[in-house]
Amino acid sequence: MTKAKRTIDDLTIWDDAIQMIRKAQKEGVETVWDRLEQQEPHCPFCEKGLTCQKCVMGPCRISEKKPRGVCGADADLTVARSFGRFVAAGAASHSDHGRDLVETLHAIGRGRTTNYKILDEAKLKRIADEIGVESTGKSIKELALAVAESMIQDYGFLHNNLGFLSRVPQKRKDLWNKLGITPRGIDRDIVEMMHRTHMGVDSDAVSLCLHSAKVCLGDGWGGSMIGTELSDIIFGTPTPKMGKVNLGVLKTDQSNILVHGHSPIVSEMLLNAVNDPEIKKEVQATGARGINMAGLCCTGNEVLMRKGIPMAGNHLMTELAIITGAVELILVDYQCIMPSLVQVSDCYHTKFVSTSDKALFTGAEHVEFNYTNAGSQALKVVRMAIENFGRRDQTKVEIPQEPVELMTGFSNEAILSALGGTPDPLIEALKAGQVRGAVGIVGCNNPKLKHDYVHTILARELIKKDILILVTGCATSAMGKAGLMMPAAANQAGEGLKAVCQSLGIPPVLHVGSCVDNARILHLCAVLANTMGVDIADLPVAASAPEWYSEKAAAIGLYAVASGIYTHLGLPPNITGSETVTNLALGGLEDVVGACFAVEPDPFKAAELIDARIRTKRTALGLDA
Ligand code: XCC
Ligand code: SF4
Repeated sequence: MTKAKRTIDDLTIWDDAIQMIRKAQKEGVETVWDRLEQQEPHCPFCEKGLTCQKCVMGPCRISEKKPRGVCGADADLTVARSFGRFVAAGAASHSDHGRDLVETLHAIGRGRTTNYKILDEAKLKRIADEIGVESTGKSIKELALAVAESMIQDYGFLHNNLGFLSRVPQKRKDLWNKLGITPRGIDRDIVEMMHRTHMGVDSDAVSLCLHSAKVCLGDGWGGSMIGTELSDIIFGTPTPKMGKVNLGVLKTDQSNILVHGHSPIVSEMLLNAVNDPEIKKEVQATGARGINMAGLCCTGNEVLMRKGIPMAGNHLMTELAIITGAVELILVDYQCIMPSLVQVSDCYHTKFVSTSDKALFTGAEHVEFNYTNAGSQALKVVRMAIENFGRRDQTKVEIPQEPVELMTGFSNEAILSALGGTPDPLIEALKAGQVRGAVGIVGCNNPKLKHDYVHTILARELIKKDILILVTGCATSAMGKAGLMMPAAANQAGEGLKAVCQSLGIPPVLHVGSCVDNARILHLCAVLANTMGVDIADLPVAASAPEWYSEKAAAIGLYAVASGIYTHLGLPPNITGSETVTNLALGGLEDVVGACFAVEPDPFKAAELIDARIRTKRTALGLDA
């Protein structure tokens, strides 16, 4: 069966995107949707997870006629092994990003960097306390060093324990211990997954799935949590502030610089450089009215949350941002940076600059950033952008519509302080049913789905049912563009949620950050569970990654489920070739960890599923008669 060709209106819900896709077609620039069409139909074996390339006796394809690979692996094992490696790559990505923050903190502690310092000393002390590092008698630098050294051990196998497990409710910890899935060391468990999935090691699908859960817990309560907390300590803990989103944040009369990727280590330095008084003088001389910095994807979320830097868009907007013809320079760190951006940049005057030695892009200019040179490298990059303004072809520039306003900056600290310092008012609102529950809507875009359609409908349906939304990652741009991140959106919520939002002056969709910041949601759930004396699985909460695409998103989904949070996915991972693994994911895990996955591409149906889940949890807690 061949699918009907999609029209532009089938690709995205946004006017700014439609306008840029049209411009791309007119100018002959290839986009992600063109390449998806070229790739379709996808290999059905791969889609079901039934291919294996783990050795050269193969590659093997498992089917009914040929049920075992050359080594004897069946469908269950083939799927479990490849899913194990899939989530291990996701956990590795978040955790290696976290490691960069640990290294930076370590350098601060050692006095080896003048580029980075501790911005939130109080948080450093709080975190030290939580992970069992003594702070009395230590200077801030000494404490930074001690915290960094403890976290370095979280990656290894000396501790056999993660510092942030202190946050996990006791019931959950007991369950993990019983199942043998308490993460021991972030790197250790990831490497063990690579070992287990070599031919002839772990050859039991269920055992592999349990280890997958362990690896992902090491991401959520380890690598990602470290990334989030150290970013706050070094660059400041987010507080509520206003921001803007969509391609309208680009300026016709200024030199536009986009930051893209995930780590704030590069983008925060760029921001300093943009604000440098010397630079401001230099830009005047070029005819540009100034330098305009805007974000994409998670780097964008990081600087939006902390500094209110405008957000140009999410994953599927990255090519389109360059297609405006108004971008002087795009500065990238790592993850989710489509290699195609180099080719799209080449169609315009845009300079594509990579910064991390672990993320080189063929055809790009590389300006390596590290903790000793970041300040001067950032100045160099800004000067490249200033100089490039003169090469802009104004006849090719087309910037769609005005940006939409949004409210951002809802770290847990900010949420708790809005509540008067304790989670009690939120718990009271939950008990009273004013807020019936909370759902984290997280994750990416995927060109297989209509861009941001599932995100926005799902959020609207849930807030109508008095369910509070916490948003991270690429889902954020969707909510922002839909106006759901403004306090006025409370009018679209049910009566209970509306009243709560109005009394606090907050939107019904709270921005809690980037993808690593899903760790904030885990932490908040733990705080609620601990205060109420229950397990996370007992809370009326859920998660959803409606338009996910990445290995990282799968890791997030699995750590959410293994932490006891029911998780909706808009499309399935490549596991459907195994009944054992699929049944485990969609139901069996409920009996094991108290939560499971649900797959549903229709946002209306997904909202019903999530609502039903929240209803069940409320009833079990005795909150709904
Ligand atoms: Fe990447 Fe984090 Fe996904 Fe966006 S949301 S496409 S992972 S940038 Ni995490
Ligand atoms: Fe085939 Fe087994 Fe080798 Fe995989 S590990 S390629 S199933 S022989």
